[in-house]
Amino acid sequence: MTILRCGPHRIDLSSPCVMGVVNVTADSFSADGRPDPEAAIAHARRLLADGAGIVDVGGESTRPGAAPVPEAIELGRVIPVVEALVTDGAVVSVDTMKPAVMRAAIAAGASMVNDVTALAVPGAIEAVAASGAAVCLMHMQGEPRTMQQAPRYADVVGEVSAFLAARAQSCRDAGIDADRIVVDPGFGFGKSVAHNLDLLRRLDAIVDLGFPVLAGLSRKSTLGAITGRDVGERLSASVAAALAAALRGARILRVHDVRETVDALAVWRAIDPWTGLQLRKGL
Ligand code: 7PJ
Repeated sequence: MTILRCGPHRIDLSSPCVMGVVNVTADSFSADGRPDPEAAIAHARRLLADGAGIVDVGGESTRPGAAPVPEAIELGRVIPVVEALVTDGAVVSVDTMKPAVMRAAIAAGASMVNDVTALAVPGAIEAVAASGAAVCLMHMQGEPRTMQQAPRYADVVGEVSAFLAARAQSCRDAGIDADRIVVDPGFGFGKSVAHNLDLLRRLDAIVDLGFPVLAGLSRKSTLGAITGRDVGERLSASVAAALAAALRGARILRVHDVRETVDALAVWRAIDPWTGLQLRKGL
């Protein structure tokens, strides 16, 4: 059995867990470009009712080309949402790269930190180490503003796994136990369509690092490139990609469309209850 320790929670990952995306940003839940925490809370509650095991709350977009958000603005967006969902008893992850936001969200009851920079900002490792929160370490080449301009690798699978192994070791050296660490190849973060497909095909190399793997493919542009569909029409593609990742050993699926992904996983589990366990070698 694989148990992820997140603050007071223990998440059993012997079967994949769905993480629902809750963006409190100018491009989601906003009227006139102003994010609306109340709408984000209502949306998160719907995702939890649909079967999300974790909700991932973010106040700064990391989409390709996105601009940074000042700390005070990010705190004002994220903390009220974290507080409300923690009061509901939910497992809340905070999607941020800023140590101050990590600390405030953890103080408000967040039990996981999801950082697309893998705790690169000075003070971030310490913020997580000082808490009982879990952490998702993600690989990114470059920074959101420019990362899709010319992603380049000699060996994408080797480089991403070596990076994640090194970051996990730095976390362990700082006192973060292995059962609080999740790793993520970072689909779409400084990667071409071919890089993303290589990483998905060879997800076993990331699984072999020995930490639960999170996969985030939901609505991403690689799915648009494959299907020719706009972002609002990528539901089927997203469910297919999530299931493909789960079949290759991903244990947390970060998705916008929770209900549909939960249903797809339920069908897979009913057909093939042992597949997940067989793929979890080494964990
Ligand atoms: C990811 C993420 C992902 C993790 C985003 C989007 C872009 N965090 N945050 N993994 N993607 N850990 O959802 O399209 O893939 S934001």
